[in-house]
Amino acid sequence: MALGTDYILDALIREKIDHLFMVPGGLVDPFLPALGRFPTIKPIVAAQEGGAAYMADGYARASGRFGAALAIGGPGLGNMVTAMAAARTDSSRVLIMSGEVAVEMEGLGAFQDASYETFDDPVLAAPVTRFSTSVDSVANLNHLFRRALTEMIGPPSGPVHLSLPHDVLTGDIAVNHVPLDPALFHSRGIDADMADLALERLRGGTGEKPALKVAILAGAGVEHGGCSQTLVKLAERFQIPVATTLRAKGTFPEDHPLSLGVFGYAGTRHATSALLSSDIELLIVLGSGLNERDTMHWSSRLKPSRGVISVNLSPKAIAIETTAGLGVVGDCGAFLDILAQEKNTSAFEAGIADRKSWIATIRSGPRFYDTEHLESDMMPIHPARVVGTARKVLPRDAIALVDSGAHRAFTGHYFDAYAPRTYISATNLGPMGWGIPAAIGVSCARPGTKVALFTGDGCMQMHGIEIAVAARYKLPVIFIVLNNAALGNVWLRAHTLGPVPAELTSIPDHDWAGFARALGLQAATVKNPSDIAAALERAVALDGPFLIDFKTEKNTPTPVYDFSQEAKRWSYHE
Ligand SMILES: Cc1ncc(C[n+]2csc(CCOP(=O)(O)OP(=O)(O)O)c2C)c(N)n1
Ligand SMILES: [Mg+2]
Repeated sequence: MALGTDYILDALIREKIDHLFMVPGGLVDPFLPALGRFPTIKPIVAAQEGGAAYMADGYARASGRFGAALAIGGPGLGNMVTAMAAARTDSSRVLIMSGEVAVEMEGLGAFQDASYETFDDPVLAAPVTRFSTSVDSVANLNHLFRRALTEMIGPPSGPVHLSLPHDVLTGDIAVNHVPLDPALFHSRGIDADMADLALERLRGGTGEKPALKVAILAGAGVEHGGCSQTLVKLAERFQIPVATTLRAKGTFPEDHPLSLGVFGYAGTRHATSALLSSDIELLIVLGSGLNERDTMHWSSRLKPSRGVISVNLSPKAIAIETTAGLGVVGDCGAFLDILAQEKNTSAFEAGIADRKSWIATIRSGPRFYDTEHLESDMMPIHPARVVGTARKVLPRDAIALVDSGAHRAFTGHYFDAYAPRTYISATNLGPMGWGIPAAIGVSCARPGTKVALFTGDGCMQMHGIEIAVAARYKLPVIFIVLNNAALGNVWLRAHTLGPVPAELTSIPDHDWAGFARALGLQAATVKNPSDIAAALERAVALDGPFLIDFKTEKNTPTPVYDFSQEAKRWSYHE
């Protein structure tokens, strides 16, 4: 017999989860002594529940497993709503657990009763998760816990929520959780008939040549499927150029001779010129939902003559965008294996020479916009200079996280990533401040790896207090604050509209280094571009958290020129 709390902590350990991100409170009190009984799971106490949920999200993205967060119901769960929504839109596997009053107390006016009578926690979390329920009895804990994990795995994967009444936490349970088969976390299945039909476009019909100018766009499905290495090998064997979405940056090494870099928002000139060229014949999209940013605002110029093959675990993602006959339901790794089968290789071989010269032409032009900004001596500092220097100073295997704001565009454009899960960002919902706690979760999942977060001063105002958690647990996270004294991305639009919009999108120039020191971190302020590298080197050398307050210029246009242009065209081509 075990208590409900002990069943849950034991179950997490059986699933190889070694951190629990939490904020204590009366409704989850039984977990406090229980955590003392399970020292293999390390509790990390966040400042705020939203921070705890973002930490679990970061842990999930870096580990490839899932993250777990615990809070009281009612106000605690309420604080987690945006975090659950961000995890849902990015298909991140997060288990949210919240406490609830005992079942027999529901609706009687107990303090913080968030059962169906008031807030109704399970209903509150339902639209922002894949599954949300209250465990109505300890007798149901085993199967509902398992059900939550299976819903979390998907497809589509995403966050789930369990509301745990007090009597369930303190009740007795006789069974243990049986861990899920790890193979379920990475589905390897594929509809081979759909793949074969779609690949007719590669091979060509009777009397038709194979498609020669073929490119690949790698999305998050390559990361989920763990098939980056297979992709690199296939691209090398057949000389296929590969772009990634911003979400999947790093799934194809960006210093590889076949890399086109990111396509879409903040993407490279190479990716734009290849994928929007008038002579591309076939684009193979691996695991992208093809959203606005990943399609260059649904560009009308993204029109390979033989179409776009779209591979996705989710039939829904295919149905939204893909022409009949070109969608393939399945795992990206399994699809790459099919591509390498003999019946497709002669088609690929036929195009090698054409693709080599195509790639050479594309890559003979500059990759980035405004490369001179990488060396800019301007003061306040140009954000591109910080990003470019950070790439040189950070170790190759460092994990970068990027928050929401103009700094997302600068980092997306100028920061190269070389491996999957080394460039992590909430690209769909984009909640400001997500990166600060998420970086802490990443650091917990990947001890020994340098983690660097690019964030803004506006983001710091939202979740900056969580840096105290990095100090408390001595986590070596480098917080790079691109402090332009503005809600920069909005300011860029707003200041042209007059003094009131400009004032509303400005922020006082806060001393973020002083803030960090007050919370127990080491920190530096950098005003002069010539001091950027030394500050970053100091941060890398330290075995603990470090914050650098870079005083940057707000009036620097973001490198999203292609994207903005396509967005403008879209408005009148309908
Ligand atoms: C929670 C949330 N609120 C508002 C926004 C809208 N928004 C996007 S970027 C931005 C400004 C970000 O400011 P800062 O963190 O300083 O970054 P900068 O743009 O200056 O680089 C705002 C307000 C958002 N993405 N998320
Ligand atoms: Mg700012």
